Amino acid sequence: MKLHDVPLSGNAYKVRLFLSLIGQKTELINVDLRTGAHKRAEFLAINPRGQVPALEDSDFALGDSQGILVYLARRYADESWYPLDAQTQGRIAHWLSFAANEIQHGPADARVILLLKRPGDLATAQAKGRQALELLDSELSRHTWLARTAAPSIADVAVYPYVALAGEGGLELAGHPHVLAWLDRVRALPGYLPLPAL
Ligand SMILES: N[C@@H](CCC(=O)N[C@@H](CS)C(=O)NCC(=O)O)C(=O)O
Repeated sequence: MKLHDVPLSGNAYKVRLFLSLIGQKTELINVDLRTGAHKRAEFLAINPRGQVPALEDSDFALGDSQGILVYLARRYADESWYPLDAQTQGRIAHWLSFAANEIQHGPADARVILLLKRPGDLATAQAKGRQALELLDSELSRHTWLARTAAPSIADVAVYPYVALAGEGGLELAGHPHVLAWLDRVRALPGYLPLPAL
């Protein structure tokens, strides 16, 4: 299995974290975004969206961190990471969508604008980030894991990276005690992989 990766990308880290949690080995292939390697035909054949992360598993290729989590969970992980019952699958889809929308356009965008000096509206991204953190804190005040499961699921893995990295986008986690406790629960999981270091 090969993971097309960028070390500082929270979306790529999401996949590396899950692979580590389920004890699955992969070959990491570093994609140089600065030279546009992700927009060349060779890479677009693996992920037509021209983004990392992208996974190759024998003759199967897939982009998008959320899609990759679903594939890996179904193919390689214990069922607890992606339970089959309808309600839990609906809840997990809800949080995967939250990761790709509210989290991506909140704390993730704030981080690339502030840390990597990319163009963008920092105040708007931070405002969306604060809204997302408030919603998460309220959910996590009532549930141990995001999809209301007894054990962590891919919903937690999808949302974790950019919440844990929120400080790099200038967002304060201190006022969100339930989010902080959940971050600690994720960090305590066997096989946990530390966040990308700057
Ligand atoms: N929804 C995608 C977003 C992936 C994404 O935004 N990747 C960034 C790195 S974190 C990227 O490849 N950016 C380069 C580009 O979009 O041209 C996912 O979850 O994988």
